[in-house]
Amino acid sequence: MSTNQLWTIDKIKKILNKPFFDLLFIAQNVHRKNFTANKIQISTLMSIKTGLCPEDCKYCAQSARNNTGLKNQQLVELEQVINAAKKAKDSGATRFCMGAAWRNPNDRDMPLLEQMIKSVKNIGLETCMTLGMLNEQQAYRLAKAGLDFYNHNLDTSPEFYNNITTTHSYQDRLNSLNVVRKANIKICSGGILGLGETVDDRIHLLSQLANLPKPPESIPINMLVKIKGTPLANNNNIDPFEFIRVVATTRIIMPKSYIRLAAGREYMNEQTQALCFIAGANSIFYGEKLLTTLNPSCKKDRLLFNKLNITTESNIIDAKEQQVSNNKYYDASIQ
Ligand code: SAM
Ligand code: DTB
Ligand code: SF4
Repeated sequence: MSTNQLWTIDKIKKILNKPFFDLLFIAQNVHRKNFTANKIQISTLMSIKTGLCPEDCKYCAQSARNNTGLKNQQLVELEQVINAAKKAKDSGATRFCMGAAWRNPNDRDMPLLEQMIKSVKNIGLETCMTLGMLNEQQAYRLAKAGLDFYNHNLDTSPEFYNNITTTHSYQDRLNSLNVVRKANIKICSGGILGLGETVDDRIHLLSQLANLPKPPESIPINMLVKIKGTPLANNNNIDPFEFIRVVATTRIIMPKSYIRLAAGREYMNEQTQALCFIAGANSIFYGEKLLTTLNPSCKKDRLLFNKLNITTESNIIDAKEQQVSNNKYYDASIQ
């Protein structure tokens, strides 16, 4: 972390606690200065190795310690990744994120992971992987294969982290982010809200992210998906306005980062999602599934984009919508 903290806890707290409309107004202004208004980036996720993770993250369906009835799957074959990436590209995604339920990748898997990166890039998509902790050599190998982003979330504050995960430390997470940065791979790192953390924990998480030597290029903000069989299955729901406040504060203190409205959209109504976009979120996961849980259907998301006049970076979705409205017009004209 930089010694000269640009974003002190106090400064962040003052922003987060502003009157709600002032907060949104400032965040939307910052957003418009740094990004094209009404445009979002879409990423598609694929689980390339599912379940039986040795780590004990209390929210996660894939930890071997949690009895979630999940169907486990070994590292998938290259062809499955290529097929899923082609489908994602056709549906309008510009980034393909591959996730593995590992503490860290094993060196024997590196050649296949490198092939996956090269193949997905060949299809014309940005690549992202999330494979757990990385050492320097692994980060350099992934970078050399062409990996654009590495996702490794800090998830919550350093103070609360040990209540959520005990098999690795906050410092381990920071070390991996450091090797990713050194290998010149862009960082995707954010957190989860709804773990039982306090508002101060959220502020401390944001301060960690904003005070990294360079803020993450991409910041996923997940809302806890409560999974039966995990210790957090009965947590209280987070108030949508509190969630939106965190999105807006993230936008203000990290003006140039993409902010992804990540897990939990399936449980948010359209109005909450729209307020998150006003607050500065400009990226989502698109596709019926996240890693093991459901995401809104593509049809539902397309309808929402249409209602909000949102366009996407690839424009493929927008072209599809155009086609739908042309068809509607045609249908109407022949009646
Ligand atoms: N094993 C790797 C790791 O821990 O970095 C990669 C996969 S892990 C599933 C990626 C991220 O997904 C976690 O850091 C967490 O932020 C998010 N996540 C996992 N389960 C979640 C849940 N039930 N609700 C919300 N977010 C979740
Ligand atoms: C991130 O921040 N969220 C994604 C991605 N990075 C890998 C994962 C969400 C997982 C939600 C629970 C599940 O589907 O298992
Ligand atoms: Fe889940 Fe990743 Fe934790 Fe493993 S390390 S339990 S996959 S969040």
